[in-house]
Amino acid sequence: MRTQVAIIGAGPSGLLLGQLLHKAGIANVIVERQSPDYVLGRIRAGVLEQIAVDLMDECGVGARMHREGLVHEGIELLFKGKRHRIDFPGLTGGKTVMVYGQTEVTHDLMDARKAEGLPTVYEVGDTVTLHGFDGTSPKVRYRKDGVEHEIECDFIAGCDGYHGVSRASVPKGAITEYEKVYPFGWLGLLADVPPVFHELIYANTERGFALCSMRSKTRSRYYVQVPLTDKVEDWSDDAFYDELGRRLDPEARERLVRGPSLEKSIAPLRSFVAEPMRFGRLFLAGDAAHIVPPTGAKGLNLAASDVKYLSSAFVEHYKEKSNAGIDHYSARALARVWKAERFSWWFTQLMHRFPDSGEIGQKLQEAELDYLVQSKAASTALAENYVGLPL
Ligand code: RFL
Ligand code: PHB
Repeated sequence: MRTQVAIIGAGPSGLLLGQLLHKAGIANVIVERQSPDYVLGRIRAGVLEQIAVDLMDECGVGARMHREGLVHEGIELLFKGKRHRIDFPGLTGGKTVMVYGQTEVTHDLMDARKAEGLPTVYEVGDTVTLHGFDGTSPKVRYRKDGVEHEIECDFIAGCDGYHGVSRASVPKGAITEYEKVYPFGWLGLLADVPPVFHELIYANTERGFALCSMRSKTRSRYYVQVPLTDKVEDWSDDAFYDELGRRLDPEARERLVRGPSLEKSIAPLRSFVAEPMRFGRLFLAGDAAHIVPPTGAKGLNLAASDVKYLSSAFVEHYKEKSNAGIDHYSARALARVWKAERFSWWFTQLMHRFPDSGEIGQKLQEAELDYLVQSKAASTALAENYVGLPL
């Protein structure tokens, strides 16, 4: 098989890139480890920046998102038992975010790809190998149903997430990795119950962080900070709701509706960046190159901005015969990545209970939160990062 761009991974990065390239007349093939249902079953992100919304529109798949997604104009910060609103449009000159689940984003992109008849090879397991990306004729090999296949291509896009094969294929000496692992995780629960409040609530409490998010007006997504040693089996739904309730203000606690979990899982928190994001004809995008802790809702949005830069670079290469975009891809993407890494790290350390920081740690966080909601400058810094920094 021969194509122009071989894409590894059918998560949001790979699917968005595939659709943008197709719109520009650039041939691409996606190779994915799992089945479509498995990919759709991973409950992850919920908040899209305007840049990600625009990209869905550019891909021609924005209709359902505009119909069913919820435009949010602010978030609430809960600390010392009281809630304080951060008003996004007021602080950022009119900007908002869209609550629309990663599952739905992926679904819409998969449907469009199928409708256009674009080649996607699912369920290749761990058989993918990358070859010759340091030269001029890269190849991707994989095995499907016991048969070996080879894709000849001009470029490889590594969109295969943190545990993917793309970054792992780069010689160790060519890559620098920066990493911080946080000493806690997020236990998340998804249920068909109306959200406790119509905006997201981020809570700092002496018992640890909590987040009340949603997927729709009838489906809630809640999280509580837990020690890394906790197992999801240790947490019954009732124990989860009890603990969430203890971390909320009385009004929110009163409104908390319980319902059986559709999904419950623990996610570890990590900050991670691999530099550079290009190795000859191999380009990394999304979680393959960087991870943020979910506190700032930046992971999927960074994947979208990487893909925006990368698709423009390929379009410049094929249509304008210029390699400028390709040559600048890594530096352009990393400049935005590091700012989102900084924001996510800052918001994580402001909102969570750290095992070693003691009572003084809690007091210092509360003082910073007080300052944050009282100072327009500080609130603006939070709001403009949350809605997304410019491309
Ligand atoms: P993905 O989604 O991990 O997709 C990579 C795909 O590559 C496949 N793959 C392979 N395919 C072929 N061969 C191999 N060897 C392969 N190895 C892997 C995988 O099966 C998979 O299908 O990466 P991508 O596309 O870069 O997308 C990144 C996002 O998924 C991620 O950043 C977000 O989910 C992060 N995130 C959030 N981001 C936001 O912007 N807003 C949020 O509100 C938000 N909330 C979250 C989150 C992540 C969370 N968890 C569980 C980590 C909340 C949570 C709890
Ligand atoms: C989510 O809805 O899953 C979500 C929302 C906001 C975050 C993280 C996760 O900061």
